[in-house]
Amino acid sequence: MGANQDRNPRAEQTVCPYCGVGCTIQYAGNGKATGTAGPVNTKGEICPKGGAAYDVVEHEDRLTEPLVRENGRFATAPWETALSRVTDRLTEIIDQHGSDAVEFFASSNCTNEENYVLQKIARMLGTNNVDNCARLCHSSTVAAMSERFGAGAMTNTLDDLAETDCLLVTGANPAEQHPVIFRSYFVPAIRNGATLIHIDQRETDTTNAADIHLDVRPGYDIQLLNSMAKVILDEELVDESFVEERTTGYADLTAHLDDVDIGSGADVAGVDPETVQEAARTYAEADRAAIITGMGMSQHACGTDNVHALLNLALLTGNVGRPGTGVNPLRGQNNVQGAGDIGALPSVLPGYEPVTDPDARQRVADEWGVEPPSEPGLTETTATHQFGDEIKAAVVFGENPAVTEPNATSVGAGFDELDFCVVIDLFETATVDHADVVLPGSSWAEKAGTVTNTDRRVMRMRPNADLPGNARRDLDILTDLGQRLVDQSDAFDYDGPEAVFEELTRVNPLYAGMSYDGIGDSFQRWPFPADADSGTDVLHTETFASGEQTASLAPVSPTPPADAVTGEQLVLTTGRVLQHFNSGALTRRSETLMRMRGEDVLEIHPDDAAARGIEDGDTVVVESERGSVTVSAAVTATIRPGVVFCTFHYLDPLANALTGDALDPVAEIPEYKHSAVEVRTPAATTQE
Ligand SMILES: Nc1nc2c(c(=O)[nH]1)N[C@H]1C(S)=C(S)[C@@H](COP(=O)(O)OP(=O)(O)OC[C@H]3O[C@@H](n4cnc5c(=O)[nH]c(N)nc54)[C@H](O)[C@@H]3O)O[C@H]1N2
Ligand SMILES: Nc1nc2c(c(=O)[nH]1)N[C@H]1C(S)=C(S)[C@@H](COP(=O)(O)OP(=O)(O)OC[C@H]3O[C@@H](n4cnc5c(=O)[nH]c(N)nc54)[C@H](O)[C@@H]3O)O[C@H]1N2
Ligand code: SF4
Ligand SMILES: [Mo]
Repeated sequence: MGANQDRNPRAEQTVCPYCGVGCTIQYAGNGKATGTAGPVNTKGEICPKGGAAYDVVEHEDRLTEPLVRENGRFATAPWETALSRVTDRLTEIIDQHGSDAVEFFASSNCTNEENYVLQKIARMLGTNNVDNCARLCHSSTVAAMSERFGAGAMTNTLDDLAETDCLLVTGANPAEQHPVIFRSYFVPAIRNGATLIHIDQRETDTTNAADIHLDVRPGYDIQLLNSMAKVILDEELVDESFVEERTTGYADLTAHLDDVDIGSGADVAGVDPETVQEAARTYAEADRAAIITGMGMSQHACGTDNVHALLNLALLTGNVGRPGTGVNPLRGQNNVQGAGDIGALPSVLPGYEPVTDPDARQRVADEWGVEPPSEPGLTETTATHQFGDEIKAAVVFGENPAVTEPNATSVGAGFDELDFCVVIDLFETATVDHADVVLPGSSWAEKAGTVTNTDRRVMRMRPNADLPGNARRDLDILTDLGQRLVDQSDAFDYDGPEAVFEELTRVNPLYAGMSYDGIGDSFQRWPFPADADSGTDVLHTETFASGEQTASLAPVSPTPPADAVTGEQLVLTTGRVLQHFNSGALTRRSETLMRMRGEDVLEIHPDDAAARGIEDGDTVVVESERGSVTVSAAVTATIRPGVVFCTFHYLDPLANALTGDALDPVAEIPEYKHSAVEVRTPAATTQE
């Protein structure tokens, strides 16, 4: 039996498997998906990825049988054989090295119920080594916002952001990465007179809608943001009553900013000081000004500090706790928000309660019968650095770290140092190449459960097709593994996803009171007070989520990027395009999307291209200390001179062969947005 057997496709409202916008889609007949009116896409709007979502469901490459490696090669195996192999090997490794020798990779592409069960397995086995690719994404944003506000999520909702007077979008390209938010919420706000300030060293589709563009040097946002804060002080644009009532640390911040010179700050950041002044005035003078922040801020070794500098602007101007304001990280995958909410993170339990808090551990123990460990576990980035050393085994669920972690060559070699690796996926990904056992899971169209979108809305997924071949539902695979691995096996004896959700609403205070019936075809938003129908819209209104009335202002000093640029080197920054998604595991398999956009290219400025004898479409070699890739050049004046940009959606070139090991010291997020590289034609390489 293959993936193309009759799968009984049917139209049931569910959530798009791609980005964190959370559009409602369903099967539309003819092997296609379509948008249908939902909580976010109220008119059924979708982007090309949502329309192509069904292309992967019946794809001939779908994994339909478990695979077990024998003498170096994969052979198909019955489920019993494959699951026993996983249980036996993990048990042996835990007996020999302890449960902290295993790292669990949870999935931001999978449901709350699935991720809840995975982190429960890890913790009941005695380790907090569970993480998800929020680590690679907004972990720095969450770290800064949690410290200052007490919650790391979007402060506001899409609906109230559509009423804003000013959007300050930095390090994000929502026109391509969150297309339905951009078109259905931001563009209408702009049409109604809101000003868009865009901070990005590229001119993207987002910039095309902007009034003010600051093409900051990658890695120098702190100098720019401190200069903006200085303008706000110098020009007396501070919201004094807000600062008085809702903040602490004003004197420290002003003393710190005394040393900031707007001209030299702008100079180091590579932007025009007058445009900095204009941007600061526009943001501070707006009645309601909202910050939208993305990977250009978060994915640096100074990512947490970047966001601290950004939070100062919102606090100085009183743009927190009201509709149309706030600080809003646009979240990545369809359930990256939920994967964190339900505790698939090494230092917090469900509901972001620290593992170090005895009361929180006791609450979990009351439900599970076993207390989770009190020491924070390893992040997935640190774990990959310890593969073969402290970490002997990996359980990888719906993530493709061999492609998406930085310094991919070294990560690939690390995987081969493991004693055991099991992957649960839909396709034979590059990570599967390193696995000992592969378990075929369920795609978006074959699962029920809930996901939490970028503006904290919990929504339901419903099956649109039967499973292919002998693939199993992800939740069934995980509960089966839990039953086999953990002594208290009835801890994983659930009667379907709704029973898991009921348990997690008891363990996660943010979701307390939610239910499948209550969500229905609509949503419930966290935090979910008992007296509300749909949850809390704007956070931090009277008090911050920390419970305090005030949040601190924070003096932030710049630190130089870890990968210093010397001589003729250029700065490589990496990111995304509209038609492809992350490692490309799904989108590369859609003929429609491949026809729209067929390869990764390197954007390079005409001056940098001319200096290297490169013409548009030429094949070029890009080399960093870690490795070298060959890619075709797109010569374009839309990128800042001195900077090149490459997407990471393809295996060839493997963009992460170039990126480095530097991590933000607080959040352990990689520096994907600043690598020192040489760029040359292959001929120039041969001559050397
Ligand atoms: N089409 C599509 N949509 C997606 C995804 C996808 O792969 N494809 N992935 C999803 C995921 S997981 C995520 S996390 C989001 C990410 O969504 P975004 O944050 O929008 O994604 P990126 O393209 O990584 O980075 C955004 C911008 O940051 C800029 N940038 C780079 N370095 C700097 C810097 O130092 N400072 C500033 N100010 N800007 C900088 C880049 O030029 C780029 O335009 O998208 C989600 N949506
Ligand atoms: N150079 C560079 N690297 C980056 C980034 C960057 O900007 N630049 N961005 C980083 C960011 S923000 C992120 S979030 C990560 C993303 O990193 P990953 O999460 O590793 O990337 P994805 O391609 O989303 O991987 C999802 C995997 O899950 C599988 N999958 C999808 N749906 C399901 C399902 O329902 N069930 C199961 N079992 N499997 C499923 C897919 O086949 C795929 O193998 O990449 C990071 N890497
Ligand atoms: S905007 Fe995001 S959630 Fe909506 S259809 Fe596109 S990829 Fe899917
Ligand atoms: Mo992400």
